[in-house]
Amino acid sequence: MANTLVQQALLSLDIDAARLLRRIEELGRIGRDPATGGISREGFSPADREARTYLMNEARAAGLVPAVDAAGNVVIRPRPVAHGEERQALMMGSHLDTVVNGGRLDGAYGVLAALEVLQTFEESGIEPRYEPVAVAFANEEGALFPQPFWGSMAIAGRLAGLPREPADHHGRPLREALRLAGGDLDALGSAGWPRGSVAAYLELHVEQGPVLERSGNRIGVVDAITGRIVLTLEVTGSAGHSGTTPMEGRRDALTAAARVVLATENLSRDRGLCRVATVGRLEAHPNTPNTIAGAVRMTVDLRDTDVWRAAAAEEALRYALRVIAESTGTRIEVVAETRSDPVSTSRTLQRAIENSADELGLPSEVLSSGAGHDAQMVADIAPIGMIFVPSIGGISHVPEEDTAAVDLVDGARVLLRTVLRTVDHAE
Ligand code: HGY
Ligand code: MN
Ligand code: MN
Repeated sequence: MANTLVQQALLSLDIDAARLLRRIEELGRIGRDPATGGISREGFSPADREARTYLMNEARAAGLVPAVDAAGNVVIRPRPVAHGEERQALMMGSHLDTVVNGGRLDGAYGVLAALEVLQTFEESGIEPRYEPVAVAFANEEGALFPQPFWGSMAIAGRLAGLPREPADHHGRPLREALRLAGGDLDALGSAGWPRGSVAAYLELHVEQGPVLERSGNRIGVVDAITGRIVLTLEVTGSAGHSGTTPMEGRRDALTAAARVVLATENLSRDRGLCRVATVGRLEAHPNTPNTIAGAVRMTVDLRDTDVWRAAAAEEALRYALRVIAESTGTRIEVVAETRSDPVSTSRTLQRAIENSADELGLPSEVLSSGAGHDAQMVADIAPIGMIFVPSIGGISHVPEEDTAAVDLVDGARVLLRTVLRTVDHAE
């Protein structure tokens, strides 16, 4: 650890709580539906671009240097770095994009806390051994364009896992939307950070579940992030007149899809094959009251922190799809799939987070994340640590998502302290 004077200066460092809370409120107005209070900033949508512009303006006003990489990630550094003079980075961040009609904290909180930590360092004049870097990863949710974790996959160099010519769920190509956000589909490789260039990655996030609220602990020290398999299915039957087509012999894509929905729930609820299983998106075509659906496009989301359980659940699902297709006379195809493996966080960073919480008198507990996070992609190139703060009512991805202001501030304080510890102890 640095000498005593610097050590005292470091430990007296604190974030500017009012500035962090102001930015959370300001950012929470972008993409907000006044009727529901929900936030819709789907990745690469105009509202998402407006949020990036807000972040970059705040970074510039703080004397920091934001830039957009080819994947559309916003990367904020203390000052320009000449090529070849890069120090190892201590990366922090999360995402600005949201689900449809979601909350104002999922992702945004971690990005603004990372900005706050960079600005606190900048104002203190202290130069940590590693370069503190804040990142807003592009399209973490995949709410409009596939695929989830787009930006963090690019930073981790996982380009093989990205669709060649991605299009949104309405078939609109990503190329133009990415260009408008400052990215370049033909230069994705330049967004990668080589292994070794990042000493550690820390992500601060709302828990999005009930564990901390129930236990009364203030800080969550994440030990593992769930694996996730998302299959996009195309169910094809025969459209027809709902009044003149006899029930016998129908090839109704919507009733077949309904069986898939229940079979999916059954994998987890009744058979316990994986921790959770969900159909969240279902689009019938032509979706008119008096026409039998000829086609349905839907997603299945399977999760578990054990990769083998998730694999067993997927195999059982694929078998169920064959049986349903057979019995309904429909065709059920898997037309897209995205996978993220479960990852463990760094034990060193877990301890740094625990010690930082202790130092601040904040009771903490170790827990796993049922939500996926960009951290699980960055884990390819660096040791990762995740810090949770309590979610009121344990809810998220809904307008009511909320966290007490004192928890938002204390979470950012733990992030700052963990960074201070990490600059001398990263693996
Ligand atoms: O779906 C998730 O787990 C995260 O919110 N992207
Ligand atoms: Mn989310
Ligand atoms: Mn998130």
